Amino acid sequence: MTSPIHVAPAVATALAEGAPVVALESTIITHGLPRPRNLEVALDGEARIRAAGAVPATIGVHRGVPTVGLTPTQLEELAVDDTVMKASTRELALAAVIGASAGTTIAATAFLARAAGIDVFATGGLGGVHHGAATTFDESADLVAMARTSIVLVSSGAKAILDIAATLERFETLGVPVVGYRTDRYPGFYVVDSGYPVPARLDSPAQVAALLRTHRALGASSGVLVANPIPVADQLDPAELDVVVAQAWADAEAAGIGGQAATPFLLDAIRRATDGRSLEANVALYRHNIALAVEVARELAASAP
Ligand code: PSU
Ligand code: MN
Repeated sequence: MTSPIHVAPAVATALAEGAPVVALESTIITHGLPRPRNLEVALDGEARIRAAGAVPATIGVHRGVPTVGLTPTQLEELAVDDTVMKASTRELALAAVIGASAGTTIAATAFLARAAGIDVFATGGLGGVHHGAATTFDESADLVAMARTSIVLVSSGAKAILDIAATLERFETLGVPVVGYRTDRYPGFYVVDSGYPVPARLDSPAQVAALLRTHRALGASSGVLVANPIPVADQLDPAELDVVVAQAWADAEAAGIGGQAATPFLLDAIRRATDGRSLEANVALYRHNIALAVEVARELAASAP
């Protein structure tokens, strides 16, 4: 069987030429951000990557085809589709078999990006261990995917709704390096500091590029997590966020929300409780991560063997 993955011509050319490429996920578009902001943010993210001299590759499943480099028309179709799936790695083949469109999570996006030969991926907030996971077993497939996928992922930490201490423990167990970018604190998605220290710190895109190269040269197969805090001016009030997150959890429990629906439900509850300020913070940190990912991709491209 030939590969079911479609790589857009512009992305394939850039990779063949050794030009910098940055992967972007699509669950943030299909399930993370409200319409019409979702499409605007997606297209703006791509434009920022191009303006900085790299090639964007937004990844998703379009009508059954796992696609690395969705066109603007395909992106728009996914952004307004009420029936669009949320695909982690395990749903990719299923979506292909039934011909469905899907937003790909960090796990599935990293998987497809790596299959196409992309080294750098920018997102907002990473999935992780949910509160109560000791009994529900709800931890994001993003964790295991990062343990298996050799890619640099730039995020602003794990999403604020998660059990951060447990998430950091799991990354340690899974052998995934976690580095703070110009910070000693693990970022808290909407806020600069999650309340936990970061295991290590790097201060330049060149160091991040060297970390991935060295990790690979050692024969290590995991990805590398770069935790890039939201700019201070854009963060939410940490005390307010604690209250809002606790309420969102109580609401989710009362409504019996679990499984794949948990993350979208919680993010939406926080957005409503903050009058949309969490959305602005999410967009700001996403742009900030894209900018750093481009710099890392340029370093990797410049230092390619
Ligand atoms: N971060 C955001 N918005 C999102 C997500 C992350 O700012 O929508 C998505 C990512 O695609 C991530 C997924 O992979 O949520 C995790 O979902 P779950 O917890 O069900 O694995
Ligand atoms: Mn889950």
